[in-house]
Amino acid sequence: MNKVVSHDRRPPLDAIRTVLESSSSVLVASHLDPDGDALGTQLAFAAYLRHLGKEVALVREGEIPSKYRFLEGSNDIPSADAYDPARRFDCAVILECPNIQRIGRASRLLNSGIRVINIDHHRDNDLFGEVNWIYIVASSVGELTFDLYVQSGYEIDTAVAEQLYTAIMTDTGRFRYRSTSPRTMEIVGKLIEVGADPQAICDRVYFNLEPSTMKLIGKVLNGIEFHHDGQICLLALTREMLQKAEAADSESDGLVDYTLFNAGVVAGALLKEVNSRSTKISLRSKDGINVTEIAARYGGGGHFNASGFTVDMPLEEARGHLITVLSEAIDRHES
Ligand SMILES: [Mn+2]
Repeated sequence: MNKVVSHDRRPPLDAIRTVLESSSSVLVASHLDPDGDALGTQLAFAAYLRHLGKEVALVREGEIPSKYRFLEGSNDIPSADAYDPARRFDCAVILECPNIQRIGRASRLLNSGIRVINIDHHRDNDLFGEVNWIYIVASSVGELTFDLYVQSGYEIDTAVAEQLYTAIMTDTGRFRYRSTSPRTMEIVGKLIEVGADPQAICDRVYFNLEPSTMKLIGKVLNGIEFHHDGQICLLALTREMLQKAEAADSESDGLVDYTLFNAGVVAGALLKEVNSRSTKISLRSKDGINVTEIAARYGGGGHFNASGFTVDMPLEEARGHLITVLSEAIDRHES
């Protein structure tokens, strides 16, 4: 096998075309627990492949979050278990996965002889494909896919514009992260021209919460605490709050982000009561405070400014402990 690796903004179009031209059935997969970039790009890629006359199969690992169900085709993605294990594909397009393990049980569909195209923007991508297009400067795989379409002359419709807009919007934190480049904004401008509606899409994804979620946010914010001269912000979520709000566990997603909305805060944490003996902690930071190092000490992991771990302590004990650990990290950074 002749391995092609490109770390360029321009897609390795010839290599991608060569593999696709020799394939009639194509599997399109992304990572487990799909996010907006994974799902939006997967759907957009399927449209492109159908346009090329391919027999396209999509697969998911995990539920599609309801906030993305407005995307055309999002309700018709089977799980890996729904496929006949004997079914064979000529090619697999794997999106947004630094390694092949990230596709989860969908890997059972990778029959021998399948040709793999790997498109990603993660720094630690291990180049598992026959064709690997890894451009880490891109905000999202959605952005890369748009560039592929431009190069190949594929003209997108409104449904694809919405899928790619959702991919880029979510992976840039609504065009807020540093990965948001002039090119990102040019691309979303073109997507709007083709019919993506910025307000409608943003509202569907971010401002379409259930009353139970809003009640839960209210309860958690009501207990907000500041420590260490206002540099640390803590939030706590108890089982009782979930019960009283009649909210599911998943409705606390994103709550930790509130800890960094305050002026002066450099480290934030959400403590989530798992049970009377165990507490799950999500950390956020800015200004050079390394929270992955803290999480690693407790067997967790993540990124420099976002990490998490679970401790065998009741919530109140974990809270005291965490204030000490975060204060030390801030003092070390300042000294
Ligand atoms: Mn992404």
